[in-house]
Amino acid sequence: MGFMYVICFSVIRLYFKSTSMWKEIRLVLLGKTGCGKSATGNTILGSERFRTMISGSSVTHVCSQNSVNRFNRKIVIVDTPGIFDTEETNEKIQEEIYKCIGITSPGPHAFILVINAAERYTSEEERTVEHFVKYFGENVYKYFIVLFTRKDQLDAKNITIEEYVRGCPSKLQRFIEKCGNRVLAFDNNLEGLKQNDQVQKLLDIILENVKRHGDDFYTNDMYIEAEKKILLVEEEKLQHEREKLEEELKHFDQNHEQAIGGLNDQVKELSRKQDREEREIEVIEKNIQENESTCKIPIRKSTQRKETEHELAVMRTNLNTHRVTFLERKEAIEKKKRESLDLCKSQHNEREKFKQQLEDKLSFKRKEVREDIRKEIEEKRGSNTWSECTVL
Ligand SMILES: Nc1nc2c(ncn2[C@@H]2O[C@H](COP(=O)(O)OP(=O)(O)OP(=O)(O)O)[C@@H](O)[C@H]2O)c(=O)[nH]1
Ligand SMILES: [Mg+2]
Repeated sequence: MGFMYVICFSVIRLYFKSTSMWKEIRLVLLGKTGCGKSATGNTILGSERFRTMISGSSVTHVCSQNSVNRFNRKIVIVDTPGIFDTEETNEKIQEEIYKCIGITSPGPHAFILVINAAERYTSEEERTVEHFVKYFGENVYKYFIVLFTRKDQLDAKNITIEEYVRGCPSKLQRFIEKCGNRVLAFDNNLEGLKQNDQVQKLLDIILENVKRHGDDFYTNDMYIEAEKKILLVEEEKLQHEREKLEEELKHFDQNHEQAIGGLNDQVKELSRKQDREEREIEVIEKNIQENESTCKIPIRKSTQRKETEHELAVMRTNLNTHRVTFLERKEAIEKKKRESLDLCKSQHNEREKFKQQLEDKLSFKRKEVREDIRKEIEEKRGSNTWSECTVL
């Protein structure tokens, strides 16, 4: 089991490192109702995409997701309702966990625990975290980031986040320590550059932490299981697109094979002629040799000698002509071979470029497909098994 886990994880990790999804950051927002999860999500996204609370009642009832391309990355955020509140039924918790896993598959880069800095940290919040750790295992501590909202209220009292943490109840301080002291504060009312600065700070903390863990995001058996199923759905949805692109590449190859084939045929034809030329040269050279030896035998009649010498002269001229043709053709063959080689090289480069274009198209399509799958998972209601949740 452990061995299979390692293999599956390595394959999935390799796959993600080799695709553009590696540039993606997946985040999960956790915390008590009203602590400011959705507002924090909106700050990260740079726009009001999650509904935030205006009244006193809970706003986010089910997991919802949003994504944005900012800071040279695609940021995917899952906003959770108080899903890990101990009052919720196990069934409901299970259902929302599946969704959260499906959307952030193959694993989030951070779990952001949002805490209201203007309120007392309660034992209910403490139990919520314990509950969550029970589901996801102690390993999640490595990926926890504690984010205090309402920094504006701390600023108004001239309190820095460090000073605030020093004054926190000891159980919260211990928790922060367990999370590697990855803590920061957000004022979700900020806009523009000031808003960007605090998001950049959060991303820096996340990326540094991910780097510390060997460039790996958080994952577990449930995530691996989910990712395997999602990949199957993804592949199925991409099948048609892949076939279309393979067809385009085949067409490209056929056209180019024709051009190369034409040149190679010319080389073959010239080589055949050259072989004939070589044979003729051999015959003439043999004749000349024979005639030269005849010339050496004392020939009685001078007319006979003259005739032989004349024949020899004709043969030598003929031989020269053949040799010139041979050399010229040899050059022509070399030229054609060079042309064919150059064409092969340039076509190879062109093919690589074309293939890259097709791969880019496919990876773009893959991103779209993954986005669709995430939306489908988000909209899914009442599913409590992986098959129901991810086979869409
Ligand atoms: N002043 C101030 N108010 C904030 C800040 N962050 C959030 N709020 C307010 O806190 C209230 C609750 O915020 P939400 O983001 O809706 O809280 P939530 O955690 O998503 O709540 P649920 O969806 O019910 O779980 C809203 O009125 C926000 O405007 C902050 O940094 N400063
Ligand atoms: Mg909310």
